[in-house]
Amino acid sequence: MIKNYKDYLITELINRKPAHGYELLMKINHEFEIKKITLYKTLERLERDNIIEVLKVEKRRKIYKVSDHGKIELEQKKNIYPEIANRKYTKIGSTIEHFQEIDSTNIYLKDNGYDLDDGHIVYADYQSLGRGRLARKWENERGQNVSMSVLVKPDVVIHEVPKITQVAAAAIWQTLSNYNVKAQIKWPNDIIVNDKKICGILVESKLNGMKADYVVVGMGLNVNTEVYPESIKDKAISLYQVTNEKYLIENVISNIIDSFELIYNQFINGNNSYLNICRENSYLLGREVTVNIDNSNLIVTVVDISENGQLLVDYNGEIIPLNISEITLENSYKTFDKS
Ligand code: BT5
Repeated sequence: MIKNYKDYLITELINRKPAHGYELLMKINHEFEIKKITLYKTLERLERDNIIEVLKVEKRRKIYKVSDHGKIELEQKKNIYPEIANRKYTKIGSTIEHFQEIDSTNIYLKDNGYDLDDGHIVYADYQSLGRGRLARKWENERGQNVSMSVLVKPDVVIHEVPKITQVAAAAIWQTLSNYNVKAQIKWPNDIIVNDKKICGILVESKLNGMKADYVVVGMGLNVNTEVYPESIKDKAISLYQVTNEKYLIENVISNIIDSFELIYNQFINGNNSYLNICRENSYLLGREVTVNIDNSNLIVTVVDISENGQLLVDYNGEIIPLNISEITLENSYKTFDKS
């Protein structure tokens, strides 16, 4: 059954006679609850993208039919990504692109963010230039892992952008939890299982004055990998290595989208459920760590994560908020054993 209301709309138009917006709204509302304005905006977008076209205008109402391009798109989506095409329609993942190979899904969305819709997702079987923070390399074995980025256009100011890293971390934590894997979140952007990194998150934004025009949320999750490059072999782990099961990458992506959508939408609506997840499952809270601030190494104790997504640390009784750009955690996988 098609659950995605955009695809439902297209199949309605393919299977039945051309229809105008109000008729479609009546039909769709038997299956989905959507607002009139949402439907009309979707129709406009489908028309702009040449998925549907106006057959004629009757009594100032546009009668739509599916274009040939639209028919091909729906067929391709059903054949190639059944799991993804069948998702219930919402903004996150309402448009999805897949590349067999790309330089980096983050670079792609950063370059094209203005032209793509809020919620657009890109994933790739292989990234030739997968990146971490500070131009570090992100390793990815071809076809074995999730390498995906989500484009979001929230109404946030600069200092709120780090919150979105925490939203994504909470979403990955939730996804792993749905696979019965108990993960921990190592602020700001690592997801850890059994003291090893299973996932890294890279959030980048296009700033315009004090505001972000858009934000790119990159997520790399090790899924089926068994062997890693020398540089990370002692600190990386995959879902397979935890559960002893292999997974269909598209299924995992679909689950990440579901969790991300839920937690992100809560965040947008002022519900900070992500913060509770990050605090309750923090790898760092209560631990003594070494941080590098302005080229000096300081030993501090992690006390909390702030509402703005900063790490709050205690340095000789003074609480200091740390931003992602200000610190590197030294020997993070070993130093923390002190606690
Ligand atoms: C990160 O940076 O952890 C962010 C990684 C984000 C990757 C996604 S994939 C989709 C999207 N497109 C991109 O180009 N990037 C995003 P950072 O905290 O700087 O950690 C990087 C470090 O993690 C490296 O220096 C390695 O030590 C380690 N590392 C690299 N590949 C890894 C892997 N597959 N598993 C575990 N650790 C890895």
